[in-house]
Amino acid sequence: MAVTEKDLQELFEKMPSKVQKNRRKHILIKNGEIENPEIEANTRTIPGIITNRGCAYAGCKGVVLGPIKDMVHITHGPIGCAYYTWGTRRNKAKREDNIKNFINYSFSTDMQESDIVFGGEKKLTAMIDEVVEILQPKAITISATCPVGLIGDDINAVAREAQKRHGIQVLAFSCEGYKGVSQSAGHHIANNSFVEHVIGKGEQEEAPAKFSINLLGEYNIGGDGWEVERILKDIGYHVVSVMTGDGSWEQMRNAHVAELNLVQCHRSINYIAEKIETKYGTPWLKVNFVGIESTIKSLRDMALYFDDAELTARTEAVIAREVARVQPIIDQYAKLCQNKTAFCFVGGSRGHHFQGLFRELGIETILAGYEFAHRDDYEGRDIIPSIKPDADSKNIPDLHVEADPKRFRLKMSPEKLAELKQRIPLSDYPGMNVDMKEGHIIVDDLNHFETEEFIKLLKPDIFSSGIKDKYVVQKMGIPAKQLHSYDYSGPYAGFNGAVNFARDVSMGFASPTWNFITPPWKNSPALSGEMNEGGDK
Ligand code: CFM
Repeated sequence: MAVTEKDLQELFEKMPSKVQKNRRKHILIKNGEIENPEIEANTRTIPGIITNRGCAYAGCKGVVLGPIKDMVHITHGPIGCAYYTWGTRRNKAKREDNIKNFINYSFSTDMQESDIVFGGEKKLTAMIDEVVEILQPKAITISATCPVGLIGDDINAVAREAQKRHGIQVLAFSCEGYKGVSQSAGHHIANNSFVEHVIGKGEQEEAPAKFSINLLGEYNIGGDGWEVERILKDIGYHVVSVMTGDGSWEQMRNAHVAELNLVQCHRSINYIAEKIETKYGTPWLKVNFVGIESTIKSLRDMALYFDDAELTARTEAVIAREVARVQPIIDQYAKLCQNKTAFCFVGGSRGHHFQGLFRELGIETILAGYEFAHRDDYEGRDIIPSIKPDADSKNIPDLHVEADPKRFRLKMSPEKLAELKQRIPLSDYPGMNVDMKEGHIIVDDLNHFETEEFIKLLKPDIFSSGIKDKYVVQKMGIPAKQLHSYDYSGPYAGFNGAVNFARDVSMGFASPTWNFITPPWKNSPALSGEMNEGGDK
């Protein structure tokens, strides 16, 4: 069932007029007649609306820094911030020879009222000393939470002193929760610091093996990164570093030697990809390892980039072997999924990435969107020059980099690169909107009111989002599959991931549970009324 402008109008009419005016710009019906319509994104959520977004600290410490296993990540703030970014994202990591893994720990200065009044710098200093004494990490990060910025603790000065005292790298991140309109600001803050202080600081001058790549924007949720690495290594690639799932400070320092950067999640890491290209000459390729077709396309694009007969043959052999192995299993599960519909609303990339996997199972995504992506994640990178920076985006300093005089290397002739850009998405991401079908809905920063309204209107068979909305949806009698942490499952990337996803989703459909649930609105009518904006009724 397609939504019409009239349906949308009725939905908007239930909102106060100011909210209506704002939300209209964040919701589109895909209409092929209008070429690439503009959507509003990366702007403030209206206070009082229940959004699914996180904060800048979540994006910096929780998303980008947290998965790096050999650094100790200290949260300077009250205990809640550290507690809620401890383990719930399910970014996995294992210990390797000479690389420690601190990922199961949560480090917090546990600020109390007295620290807020008298300052928390001493406490932070003492904590760094304790961490060094007990764990001897090679590097430490300090992430600021809201009160730290409000009281003015100078975490940069504390970090500088600690670095001198202990002789290890100590990086401070001013990623107070309020630094941006969402976690996206935190990604940017983390990316800038890594480009400036970590990447390219290692000793290696040349790649240690042929076909060396970095995998960017892969966070190993539920083991996704491990599945991708399994496939890449099988084909013959050498993975220099992963940013940042199961990643390490040690490996990131030598990321400059790779011949190609793969970008899985464009939103969270495109800044690093761009800056590495400018500084070290490494092109970046947009890949998507979610879904069989997308995985195959990504592998073939990589083979085109390296242009090596043996690598291409091996790519095709691995693809043929894997497809022959997994497709018959997926086909069985797909029988339970035919002609179903899905909502796919995730953070800044998965709202797009999972649509192909759903389609392969026979499920059409009729509503999709992102919590905090920017316009380019919807409309494609071509529109970047037309994005007007606002006060919130200006909050994060843009890092200026230049070609490194010693380590910049052209990976191929500019002519060949230009020719390749015509064929594969090098330095390019066309965004989600092009892949949406006619009449389907694109929503930015979907809120809980809209979630319920769209569910009533479109009656999807499955809802994919996160922990903040899944239980409401399940109470409505609709299976919900979290696409942030994958609930307790995964990996969902690559060939094995597609099998897991097919199994989990079809299990959701096959469960008799849903027949025992009567949607609450069937028993008692939802509250109804009209907006009183004038205050005179
Ligand atoms: Fe990138 Fe992510 Fe995502 Fe993201 Fe996230 Fe995540 Fe996400 Mo949750 S980095 S933008 S900030 S793919 S934690 S692993 S699932 S919202 S769509």
